[in-house]
Amino acid sequence: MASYDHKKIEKKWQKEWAKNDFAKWRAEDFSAKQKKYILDMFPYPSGEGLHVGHLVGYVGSDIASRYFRMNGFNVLHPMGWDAFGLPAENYAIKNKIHPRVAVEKNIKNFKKQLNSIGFSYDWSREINTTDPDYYKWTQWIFLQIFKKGLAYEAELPVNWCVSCKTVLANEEVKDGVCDRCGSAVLQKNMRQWALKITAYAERLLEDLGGLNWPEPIKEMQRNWIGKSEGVLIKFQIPNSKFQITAFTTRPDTLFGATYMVLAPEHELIAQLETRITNFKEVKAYIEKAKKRTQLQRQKEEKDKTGVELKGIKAINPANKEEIPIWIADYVLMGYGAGAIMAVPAHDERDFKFAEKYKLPIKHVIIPCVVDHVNPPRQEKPSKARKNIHALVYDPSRKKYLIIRNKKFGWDTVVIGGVEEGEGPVDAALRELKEETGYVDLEFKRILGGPVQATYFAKHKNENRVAITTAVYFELNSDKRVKVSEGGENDGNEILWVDASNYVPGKMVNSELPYWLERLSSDKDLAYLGNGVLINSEKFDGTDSEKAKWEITKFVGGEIKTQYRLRDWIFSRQRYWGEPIPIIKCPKCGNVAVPENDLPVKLPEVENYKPTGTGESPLAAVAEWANVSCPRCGGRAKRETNTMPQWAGSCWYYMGYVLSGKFGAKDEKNFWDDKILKYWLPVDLYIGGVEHAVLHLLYARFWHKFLYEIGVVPTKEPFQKLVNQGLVLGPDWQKMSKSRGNVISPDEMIEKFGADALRMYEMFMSPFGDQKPWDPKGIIGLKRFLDRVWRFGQHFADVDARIARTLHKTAKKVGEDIKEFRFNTAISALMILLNEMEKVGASVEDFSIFLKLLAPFAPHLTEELWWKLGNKTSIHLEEWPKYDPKLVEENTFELIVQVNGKVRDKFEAPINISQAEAERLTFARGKVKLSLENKKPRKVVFVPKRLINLVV
Ligand code: ANZ
Ligand code: ZN
Repeated sequence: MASYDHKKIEKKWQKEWAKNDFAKWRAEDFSAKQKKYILDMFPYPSGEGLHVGHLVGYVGSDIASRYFRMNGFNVLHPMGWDAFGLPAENYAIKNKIHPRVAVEKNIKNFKKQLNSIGFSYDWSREINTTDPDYYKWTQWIFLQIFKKGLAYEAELPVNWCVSCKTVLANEEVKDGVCDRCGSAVLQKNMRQWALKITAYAERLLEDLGGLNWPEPIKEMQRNWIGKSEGVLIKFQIPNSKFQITAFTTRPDTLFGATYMVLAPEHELIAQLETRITNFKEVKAYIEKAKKRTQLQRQKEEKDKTGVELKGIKAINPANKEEIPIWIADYVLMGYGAGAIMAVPAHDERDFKFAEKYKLPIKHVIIPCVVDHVNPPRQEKPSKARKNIHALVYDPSRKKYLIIRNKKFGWDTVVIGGVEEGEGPVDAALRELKEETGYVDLEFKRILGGPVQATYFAKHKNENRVAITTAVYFELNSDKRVKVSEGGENDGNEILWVDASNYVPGKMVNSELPYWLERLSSDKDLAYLGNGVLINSEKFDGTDSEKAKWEITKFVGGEIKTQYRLRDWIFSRQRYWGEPIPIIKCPKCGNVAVPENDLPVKLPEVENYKPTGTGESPLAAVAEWANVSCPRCGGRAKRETNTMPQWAGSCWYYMGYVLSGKFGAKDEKNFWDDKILKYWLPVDLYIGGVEHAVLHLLYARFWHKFLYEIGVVPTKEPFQKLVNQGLVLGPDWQKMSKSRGNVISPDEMIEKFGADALRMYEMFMSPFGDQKPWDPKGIIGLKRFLDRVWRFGQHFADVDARIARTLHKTAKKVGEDIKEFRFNTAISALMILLNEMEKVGASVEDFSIFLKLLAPFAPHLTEELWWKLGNKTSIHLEEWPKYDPKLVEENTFELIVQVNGKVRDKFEAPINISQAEAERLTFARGKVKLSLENKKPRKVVFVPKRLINLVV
């Protein structure tokens, strides 16, 4: 099988396209054509180069860009480099070269790789976040944020990686260790810059609604922002002027608050030192808690720890009961009020804590069930009742006790009322004795909190609203007393049933399965749902949703909206980042660098390794750091921290748009209103799910800020977002150098060609799916391209009537590209090639085929296109139009059944009549054979589907 010389062809066209700095792919500001901004998440130019996983998104966006260009759009499809930050810096340190030098070298390599795949980037707009002309504007944006009071300095607890010797964002800490190096992460207080992203929490949440993004990404942002509507409630500490304020989303559970918990960092602890009798123990606990990160504290679910503050109490404002106060590190200082009212009956964390420290658990919300077998009847009187359900298990029989009532035809567990002054266990024992005679029972547990059941009690001819507690016993022996006859027990039969195959007959409330489910969890759990209130004085019986606001009012609570989102810690103690353009003056404090003095360039230093003291290496460069204060002229020092990794990528999509404006003297000339208005927002943004919260949230935040100060014309930067799926190694593991399962595109291009690589990347699976690299898979695509090549060499120009398939394919490929369904588009092209190979094609038809294939395999199609005698690039051709009439199906496959079994099928006109279908069917040999000369009794005809002959 002859294959085409991919190396020669691909080199040839890449050289041709690169002419005039890739002029072909250039986007034009203010073109009259409709604009389409198609953006890739730009890469960190790492030393390792690109691997095939990076390319999925880039291939997809390139196909889309080529498609839209052919459809007459003015496409902006740029590329650049996110080159500040830890990866570049760590690489540089490891290889002992200056990060700038390393980055330059890596960029060269990346660019070479990207061009060897035939991407149609507008390289005239290339940007690099480490270029002073670029980061001048990153610094400028920071200054605007600073001037609006949204950048501030504070002593903040930060995650400190002992090995990277730097501060990590929460997002960079995974499972308590540094995401980058795997070392331990400590909690440390340090002077930090922070940006008030929290001021934008509501807008960031609200505006997600209008974005055409994958729902899971939106959901991740929503969770990250974590809005919750709750209430601040004050608890008095008796005989003191102090109150504890707790934030709760469940004020309806206030009567069930049996203790309080303060975060270990809570300021009240120090203020109450003299009253706390075990202060030494408390102090030791606080010290221990400091060493753990927020994430560890939230995660370590199992073993919650805490210490009671002995000597003081708090008053529950609802029922005036005195309750103990604890400190525990599962309560975080940075959230809500840093203190909680603990409701163990209805909160899992509190429940576990209360179990461990033997604190009281008081149920105040109970679930409501309405019996569907005997629903309440409107005309009947209603009676409230407290009752028990006694669940009895006999370990020797391995069966449960059931009462079958013959008169009403139902099964129940033993049910009975609780009398005045009686506890649920006593009531259950009494009922068991009265109804079954069993007396040798061992009480095991109460099955969770009570349940409210509403039903019609036939035997009493009234509705019941029963608050039911389930009590679980085991039978010790069959010892029984005599059961009184007549009355209630009349017609009762006692049964022992097997839980696994017991089919509840007409069981009231289906309660056995319900209680068995509760029994199956070996412990009682908190009830988290809604319901009605009990043990809540005048609020008993109130619906819990309603009780939220009534109880808030009752105790004077203050409604508060809380977000989980934290301010963005915006400094790193490292060299390779944008200098923060602030001058610290002993007299004037933090002073903005005058905008005329931007950019504040990174100085050349001897040593760019982290100092490990927490100070940036820049602090050691005296001639750079010592300056005079722009405000008072006195001696001052530059801020020596640098910006975090994410800064440069917060506005890079505008960097491409404004690339002609770099070097502009002032912001009026740089932030060109008209150009921004023309290009924004990004129409299509392609990248990985790993950026769901960080980059995408930070960029949205900056964009919204710039919108507010009138710099950008839209509220949101990225209108439509598409995620590519992760490519795993051939071993189904994440590709990584250490595993040795990284597939390099260079090798694939060498062996099979860029076109085959592009097509395989798209053919592997649906675009967004995770997929392993199959080394054999790419061969199939290379063969397909070889066939295209051979077909293009010597096809007879025949009018072969493939019009129908051709037009269908044109429609499908176009629609699929728009929806990023590249794999099915390729399948359709394969089907079309099959047909052309069978029946031939005209030059015109083959040209259409090439155009449809062009976005996928740009090199081969260009070569064949020119071979046909064309004198301009196929990629500037118009996308083939299809004829809607030809695309319509006008035949279908008629299925022939005899007695319901498929016996034959054939093509039939779409609007065939029953008479005509019968005539054609009876004429067929196979049908005659199956009928064995019998005449069908009946014929069933389903238009557009089947005909069934019944004999
Ligand atoms: C009482 C209560 C009863 C609660 C109940 C829940 C269920 P979200 O929805 O995440 O905002 N909480 C408040 N501040 C806290 C802090 N600083 N650290 C740890 N937990 C804190 O959760 C709000 C709930 O989380 C609050 O409502 C509080 O527990 C707890 F049946 O108060 B709740
Ligand atoms: Zn000053």
